[in-house]
Amino acid sequence: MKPIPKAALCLPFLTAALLTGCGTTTSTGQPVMQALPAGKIDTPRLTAQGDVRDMKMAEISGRIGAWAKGRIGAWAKGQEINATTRPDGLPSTFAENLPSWQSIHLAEAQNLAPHLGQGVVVAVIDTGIDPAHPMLQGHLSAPGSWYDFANGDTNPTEVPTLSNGAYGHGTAVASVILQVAPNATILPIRALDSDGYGSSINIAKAVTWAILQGAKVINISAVSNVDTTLTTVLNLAATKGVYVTLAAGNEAVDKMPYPAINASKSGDFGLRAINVGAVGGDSKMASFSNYGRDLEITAPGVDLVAAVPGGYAVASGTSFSAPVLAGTLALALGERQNLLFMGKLANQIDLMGTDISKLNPAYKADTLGNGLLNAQAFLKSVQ
Ligand SMILES: [Ca+2]
Ligand SMILES: [Ca+2]
Repeated sequence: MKPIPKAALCLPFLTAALLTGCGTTTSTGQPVMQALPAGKIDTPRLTAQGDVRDMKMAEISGRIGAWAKGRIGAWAKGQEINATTRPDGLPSTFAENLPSWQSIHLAEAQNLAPHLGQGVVVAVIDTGIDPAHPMLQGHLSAPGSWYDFANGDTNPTEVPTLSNGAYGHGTAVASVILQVAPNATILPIRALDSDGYGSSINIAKAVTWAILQGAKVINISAVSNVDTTLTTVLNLAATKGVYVTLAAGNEAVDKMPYPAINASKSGDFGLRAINVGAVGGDSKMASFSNYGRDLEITAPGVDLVAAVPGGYAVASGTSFSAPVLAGTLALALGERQNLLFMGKLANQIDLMGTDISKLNPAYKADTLGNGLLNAQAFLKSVQ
């Protein structure tokens, strides 16, 4: 394995206090993380390099595990959904997803944002992508900007392995962003393996990389125990003017996991970041979605048709709700914004949510955040 390039470790704004490996990178490029407190999340597992793998993609947690259980495996079962890029070259959406998109008034929002996210770089920090997928063709950043922190190379292509629990996750996330903001540019950064796990230090490196490559939005559909390095780097993203969308997790509990919890706190990161729970196309809370007083907003994340390597599949999880917000932010960032909302778009998108408490009587009203994303109302409010 190649060492992580010095550029990724020794950045002007990334001090040695953040990454102790700076300048003294080992041959694996993997600073060793401390062990996790026991019992908080899945048992930490060790990689061949010996680092603790304490980050996991959001939907492996708990009872959904959509990918692992094969619900998302449509392509694997030979039931590939026929879809491709539109004749105009823009990524297609799918009839199956229309109820979800209608629930957030996406078509009206896209009419208000005719650039459709043009020129806005959205970083997908995930399991990588399928760079040959027709839905992603022409919508990826220049290959020189890509990176794979999971394997320490410059190619973030998703890697099939024996377990394959999350193979396709990042491709699906990217395709959801493009269904919302078809002209946005996806910056693929691989930091999770195809089993959905990775070290939070690699996520932190990926965030730093995304900032350097000019990302305006960063999507992280993963959860972990608290990691102070990652917190510092996420706060740095906020001070650099980057928005961050975070999955609320799929444990069906009245609590936000880390790092989603930080998005609801006060301060610059809270203004710049938003955590996202999942609803179905009927605006009812997904049974797996986390909720609670620290949840900020919800977005469609049940049975969304999405691209996966070599085809298409149906994806469920808050992992796929967060990129709906990333795409919506890209729509706004592709247009002229009212200066009143400069730097506050994530906060504003939260404020413009639609109340869904009546549709979800089993949930206390104050546990559903500001309800469901209303992309139209948001776009209108910031112009
Ligand atoms: Ca690679
Ligand atoms: Ca927030």
